[in-house]
Amino acid sequence: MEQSITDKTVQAKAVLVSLMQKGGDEREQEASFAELARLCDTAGAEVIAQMVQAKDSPDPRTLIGSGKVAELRELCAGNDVNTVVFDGELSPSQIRNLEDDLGGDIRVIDRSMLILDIFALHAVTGEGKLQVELAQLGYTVPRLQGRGTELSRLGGGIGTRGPGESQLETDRRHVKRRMDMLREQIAEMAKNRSVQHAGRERSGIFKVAIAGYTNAGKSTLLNRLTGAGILAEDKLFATLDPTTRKFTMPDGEEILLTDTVGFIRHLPHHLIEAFKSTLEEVCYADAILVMIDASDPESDAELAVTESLISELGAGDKPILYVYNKCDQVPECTPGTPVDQSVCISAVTGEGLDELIAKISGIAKQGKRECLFEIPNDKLGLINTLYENATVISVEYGENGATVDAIVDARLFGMLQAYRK
Ligand SMILES: Nc1nc2c(ncn2[C@@H]2O[C@H](COP(=O)(O)OP(=O)(O)OP(=O)(O)O)[C@@H](O)[C@H]2O)c(=O)[nH]1
Ligand SMILES: [Mg+2]
Repeated sequence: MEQSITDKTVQAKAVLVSLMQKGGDEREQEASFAELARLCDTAGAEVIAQMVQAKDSPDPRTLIGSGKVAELRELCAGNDVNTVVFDGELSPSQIRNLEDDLGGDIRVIDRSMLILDIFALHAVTGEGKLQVELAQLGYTVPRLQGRGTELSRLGGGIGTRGPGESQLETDRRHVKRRMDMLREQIAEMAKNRSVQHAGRERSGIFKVAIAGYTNAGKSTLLNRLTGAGILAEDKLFATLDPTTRKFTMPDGEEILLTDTVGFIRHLPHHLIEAFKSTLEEVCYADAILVMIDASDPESDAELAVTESLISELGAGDKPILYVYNKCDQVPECTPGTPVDQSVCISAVTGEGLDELIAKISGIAKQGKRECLFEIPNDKLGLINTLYENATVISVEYGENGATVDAIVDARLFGMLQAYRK
């Protein structure tokens, strides 16, 4: 695969470049650029300098103008820089042109490639690693253009080339085949996961997903509540694999809490596709805790990104509780969301956790959940009650009665407790 900028044998010394488009949202572009520096730090690269060009429209050849490219070339040469990271998305030909113009062994990457690199670094489970590889290859295919035989190591070497076929085509076929294989393996793993989910989902245990922008404190909260022992650190994308733990509420009711992968602005499409089964954790939940870093000046924009990704994943209609975290870092916590759906906490000091638990408990009490019931033959009338008051997914009649899969509210759930399968 491509050389990682986190490759420990070569310390990456990076220059960050941003094209600030005139007429664009300046603040948003600045925030994105500041985030790029944090991403670089997480990837283990040393940021030597930052360069910004304000321009009406991007240069199709090199994104930034040719004068700026010359300036960048000098800056790199004078500082031993080996990596240039662009905040925007670069086309394959722009990368090629920039690398040609900058000369030397300078590697040019964009924001998406940097995020992929961090994901590669942080993937722990087999599934996570396959997902990263799929995303990396998805990124590589369109870039397998006019690069001669350079990428032939992806191919199988002698004997793999068909008559009259170019090396490029052979490379493409190899990559596509590998991608198909990865997709199959990931689908298989996702299937196993959904079998697990089906068992859980219909047990009627209320499920809560902790979602939110990367670094908001999701893992810290789950650790605090359940002692889950998940790595939580001041890095972006510390968590890539979802973790679920049981939590017993003060009234004795057990719920399931799931820590999920964090969101970020401009999440590369290939990552969304590759990590869909992981990101979809929020879809399996009965309610979502949206965590917000209240101490981050960008929290409003981050919340907007989180909310749009949640609806893109098809979970926008679930009950949401907005959890403003890191309140120990702000003089006064003022939620920008409806007060009854918001709570201010500190996952580190424990401030506000009682209120948070009470609110989760409240949602669980009103909340709907999917459950499997076994209704005995002498109580079949209850099926009517379910049709009238719940969403019935399926009914199967057997010798001893009926098995009903239904989404019920807490009142019905309580009423039918005795018939839970
Ligand atoms: N001061 C303060 N720091 C916190 C609080 N909660 C979390 N942090 C810190 O914020 C950083 C990120 O916390 P994580 O729990 O790893 O965040 P996350 O949302 O799981 O991040 P990703 O897994 O990267 O998406 C860590 O350094 C935590 O110690 C809090 O309430 N107050
Ligand atoms: Mg985490």
